[in-house]
Amino acid sequence: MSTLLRCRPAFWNQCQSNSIGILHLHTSSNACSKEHYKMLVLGGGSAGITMGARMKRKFGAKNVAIVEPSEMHYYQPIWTLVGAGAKTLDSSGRTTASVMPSGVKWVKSSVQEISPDTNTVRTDNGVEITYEYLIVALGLELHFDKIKGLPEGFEYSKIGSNYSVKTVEKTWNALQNFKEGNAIFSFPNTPVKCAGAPQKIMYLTDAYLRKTGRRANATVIYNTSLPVLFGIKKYADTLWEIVKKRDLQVNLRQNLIEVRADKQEAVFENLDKPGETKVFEYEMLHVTPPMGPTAVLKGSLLSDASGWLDVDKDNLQHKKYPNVFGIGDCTNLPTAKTGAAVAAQSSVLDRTITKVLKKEKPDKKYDGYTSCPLVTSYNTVVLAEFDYNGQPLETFPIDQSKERRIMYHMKADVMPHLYWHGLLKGWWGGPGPYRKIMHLGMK
Ligand code: FAD
Ligand code: UQ1
Repeated sequence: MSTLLRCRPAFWNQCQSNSIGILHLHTSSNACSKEHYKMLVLGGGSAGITMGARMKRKFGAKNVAIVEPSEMHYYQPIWTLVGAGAKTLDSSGRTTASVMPSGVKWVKSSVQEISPDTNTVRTDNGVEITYEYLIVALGLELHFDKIKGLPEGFEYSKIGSNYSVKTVEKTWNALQNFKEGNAIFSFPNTPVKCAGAPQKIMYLTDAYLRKTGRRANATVIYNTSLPVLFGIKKYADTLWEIVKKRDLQVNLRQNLIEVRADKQEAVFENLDKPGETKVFEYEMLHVTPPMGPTAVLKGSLLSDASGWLDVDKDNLQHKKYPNVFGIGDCTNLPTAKTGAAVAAQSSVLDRTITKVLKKEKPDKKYDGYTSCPLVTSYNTVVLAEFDYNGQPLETFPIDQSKERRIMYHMKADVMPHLYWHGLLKGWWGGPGPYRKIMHLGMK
């Protein structure tokens, strides 16, 4: 049960300077107060809401709280299609209030500090929350500012990014207004979420320009920091065939370091020849920003040397603090960061917590399952699914490395329902059980 306690002295002055501050002391969780929950979840994105729903069933709603500052919750995977004009931005968002599991406490603020030695979390508006168990689901941060000329360059047209709610519609705007020249797509020199998304929008751009009779006026270029087009060979082979067939240029080890939006120029650094740069003029630029762990985790007692939450790769329990768990993009799990991975992780973490509550050893093992529906046109998808070892782990008993219409339908029309009504309600734990059924009788 949540308990409001007395303010700690450091917050006293702040409380007094607020004319109704003293009243707030005992009435609002958003003023200077202390609260306690049996299960505290940090972050109310895909992973946080999912685990909130699951933990409500385990602990009872009143014993669970989720800390999340945003009024809106977005289904980010659909932004690939929003940037290409195939879905609206409105369709991707719902209010956070509407996805919060009913009865679970929504602490509407940002986590500022986590002190796992005292089981305490401090928020930006001065609330101290203590917990018995903690799930960290803080996602990752976008760093447009690490590219010179951004984010201010987004004030110009011709440039967009499907990675942010603020910039995704700019991609569609640039695509519609394309006349003649280079359409350039970048991939940064950092871990990213949904590593296929930077090139999905290239395939959609190519398809849109063909459909509208402008493809002959365009040079389509994918400049990626990576040494490969896609990390898993089975799917990379298909993608290489597609880029050849559709005359898409791929330049490996090229990292976007500057955007001169007023001149429509993008500067890329050759990562194999430090200091060597090349300037590309563009008619359309899609930026995938550098990404990294959230500020609150970097340098904290919970993170590894790179700033990601340091969890056991099999059971998602923190390596040093046994009452702390992690899920999703904020973790150092050595697999691709996706919503599909969150789904599979959620069922493992649920089981791990059940075992920890019984003082037993966690037994269910996360295999690293992740998935990337590689949208290759307005009606085809290559459904990549793989594990920690980079081995394909396909749900359907067909060759998923082929472009398929049915998979596009799944991505565009089925997956959003599975997300809002399955994953976020804590019922969808990834396709593992269905994969086993669908492969019954097969080798
Ligand atoms: P998020 O959902 O990002 O949630 C993190 C939450 O933490 C946010 O709500 C944030 O407000 C909150 N937060 C951050 N800092 C604080 C703080 N200090 N205090 C409190 N709260 C905080 N995945 C797929 O499976 N398939 C796809 O096809 C796919 N396509 C994608 C396409 C695009 C363009 C993008 C952007 C993503 C795509 N993804 C896809 C990835 C997927 O959306 C993420 O992997 C997933 O949302 C991760 O969930 P998460 O909860 O870890 O992070
Ligand atoms: C998935 O479970 C999931 O989370 C709900 C996604 O994210 C939005 C996905 O993109 C995919 C592909 C899966 C995996 C589901 C199936 C049915 C293969």
